[in-house]
Amino acid sequence: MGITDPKQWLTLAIMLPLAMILPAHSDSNHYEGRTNYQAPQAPQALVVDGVADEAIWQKAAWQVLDQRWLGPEYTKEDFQGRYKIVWTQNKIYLLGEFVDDILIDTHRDPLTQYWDDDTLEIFLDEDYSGGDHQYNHNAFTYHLSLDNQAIDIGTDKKPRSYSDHVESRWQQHNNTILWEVSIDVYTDAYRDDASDNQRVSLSAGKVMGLMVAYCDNDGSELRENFVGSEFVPGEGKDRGWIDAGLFGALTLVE
Ligand SMILES: [Ca+2]
Ligand SMILES: [Ca+2]
Ligand SMILES: [Ca+2]
Ligand SMILES: [Ca+2]
Repeated sequence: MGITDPKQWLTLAIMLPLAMILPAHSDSNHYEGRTNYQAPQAPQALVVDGVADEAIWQKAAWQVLDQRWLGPEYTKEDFQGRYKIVWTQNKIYLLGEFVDDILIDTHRDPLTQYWDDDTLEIFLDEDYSGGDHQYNHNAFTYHLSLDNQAIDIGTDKKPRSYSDHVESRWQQHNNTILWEVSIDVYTDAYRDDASDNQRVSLSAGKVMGLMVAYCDNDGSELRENFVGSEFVPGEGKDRGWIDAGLFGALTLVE
């Protein structure tokens, strides 16, 4: 069957290169069963204050943290957690809602054993590439302790503050805390100590890797539980800080 209509030729001419350019959304770099989260676009920047009174939060779905990566069984008075995501061109925003019976920040130095305080961990892989991110910026793991700083490991293999990437505020509401975070998004080209790192401009259709977790300590020397949003197969479930293949897919929608 020949193509006689010039418009069909035009369509073909446009579609063929697109099909070659657009990456097939293969999941070969991710484990099976990842969360697929659709984040709605906010009409304007949100106020990061631990109060979810922006109307856009009503449009976003909750995703639970129910995967026990470390520690014994826990009660729902001890810990419950869930999160939502929305976005603007400039940032993604996370709203976390947590039940935690005792709030603890015993390591006052933000770079010391920060994962053994009550900590909100946000794992972000800008291009959903998966792969190793332990000592590179293929992905970030922002560790937000109760002091609202964001710590991750740098390419020098040492903990460092990435607090300038985030704005973080939490407030207590009855027996829950609401934690609001904005995050600037950077690619894997990010360089520690450089002053010219470019933030990514976000748009609808973009897919990023995302995983959220909470380190719950209620008075022990080490954290008592580590509970995340993604199923981790096999032994050694605390490996999200190394393997971005565990992250779920975060799709930005209009
Ligand atoms: Ca707010
Ligand atoms: Ca607790
Ligand atoms: Ca990446
Ligand atoms: Ca706690």
